[in-house]
Amino acid sequence: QCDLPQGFAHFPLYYSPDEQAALIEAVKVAAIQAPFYTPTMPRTGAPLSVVMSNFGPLGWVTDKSGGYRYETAHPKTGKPWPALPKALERLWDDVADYPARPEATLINWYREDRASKMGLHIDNDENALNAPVVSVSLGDPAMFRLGGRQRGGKTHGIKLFSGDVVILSGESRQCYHGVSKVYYGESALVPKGGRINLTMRRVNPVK
Ligand code: MD3
Ligand code: FE
Repeated sequence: QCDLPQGFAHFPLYYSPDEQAALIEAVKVAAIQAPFYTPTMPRTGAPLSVVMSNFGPLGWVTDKSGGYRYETAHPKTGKPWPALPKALERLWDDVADYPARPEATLINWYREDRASKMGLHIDNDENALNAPVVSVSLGDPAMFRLGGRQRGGKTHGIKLFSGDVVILSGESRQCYHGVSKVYYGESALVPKGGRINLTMRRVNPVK
């Protein structure tokens, strides 16, 4: 495909089915300590359709009064987020080409019963915009849309399957993106169904 922004890389089926199952198990264990919760939009308090949790020292959260931000504790339990699983540390070390580990790994669960999607947006809450974002897709396939730096331009559609890894660095890191459709019911990997996306992020610049 031509014309994709510089810095976008897609590794289809990076993970084997066994490795995907192990990652889902790690998410299940994490969700005991840090249950999926419904994030809400700043000011309006409108719920997002995805439910979220995080791994690592920092977690991305949003609510009506506090807005988009990174926090060291779960918004409902007040407990720290669970540690990033070793397998995901390894993935970052293998693909990120960045001299420090990610601080935050956002777990987005697209639930069939909520018909979860994600509108076009830019990730702007990190202070280390020269670090890549590394994403892992698990469960049902999804149509990922990647546009440009301006809202309203044309977007590319890339279908992401369970086990795929996507890396956003360079220009692509600052592009509009979202999830326009999830092909619910195609995979049995996620308990209760749907799609889980993990995005590893560096929040603070190194030194
Ligand atoms: C492109 N998640 O959590 S992952 C998000 O599938 C998010 O859950 C989507 O957008 C999902 O913010 C897409 C791929 C991704 C992640 C971060 C990006 C693409 C990105 C940051 C900048 C540009
Ligand atoms: Fe995003």
